[in-house]
Amino acid sequence: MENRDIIKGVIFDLDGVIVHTDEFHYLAWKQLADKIGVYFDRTINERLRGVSRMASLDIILERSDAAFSDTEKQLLADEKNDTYRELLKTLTPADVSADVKSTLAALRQNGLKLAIGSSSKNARFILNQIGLENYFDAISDGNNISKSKPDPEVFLKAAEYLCLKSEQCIVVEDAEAGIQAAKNGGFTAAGIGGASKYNLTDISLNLLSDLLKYV
Ligand code: B16
Ligand code: MG
Repeated sequence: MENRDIIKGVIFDLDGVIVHTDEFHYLAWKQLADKIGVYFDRTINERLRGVSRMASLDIILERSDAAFSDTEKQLLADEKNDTYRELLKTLTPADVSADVKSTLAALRQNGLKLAIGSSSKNARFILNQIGLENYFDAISDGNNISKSKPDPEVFLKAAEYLCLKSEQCIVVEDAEAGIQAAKNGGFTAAGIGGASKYNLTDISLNLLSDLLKYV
């Protein structure tokens, strides 16, 4: 049987796939790191893709000599999130590329169910900013999971919300942790950006619209 007979749904990571909030994450973490005197650059930032907020902070604090209590870490994460959300307010529907918009429309027209599978607790806020809050059939995000990528929970929940099995869904990801999560959950993993080149990636995408060749 061909892929297009088996696949009934597509689960999209949000940051780095639907919209590029990754630069805002970088700017907000950089501001915090500079304030507490910890070295942080874009190479370290790549390790934060798809990783939860607290796990991201732990990666940044690897370079700190100071020990932070859980309460102090929570305050630092909150401060970063405040900065990040201020930046998110500048997002508009124009920040979604024409390629993303036309691909979503074509997939929907082909009868596929569409979901978001994002680690972010700000996913609904972001979707609202870019005008896609009511577009997806299901949203699974950082608020409905207890384990973050590479654990497959966020994608398994998305498939459950779509009433589909893992093997009926393609997951589209830009992060290594996300590709691992997709494979751990039994999904077909499509990678875009840096994730197009990972060993575990089943389908390499240059543009999101390349997905239309497979469904
Ligand atoms: P928040 P995704 C992820 O989104 C980001 O890639 C990652 O950098 C971020 O730390 C994580 O969301 C949590 O985000 O602080 O907004 O809850 O790629 O899974 O859509
Ligand atoms: Mg991502």
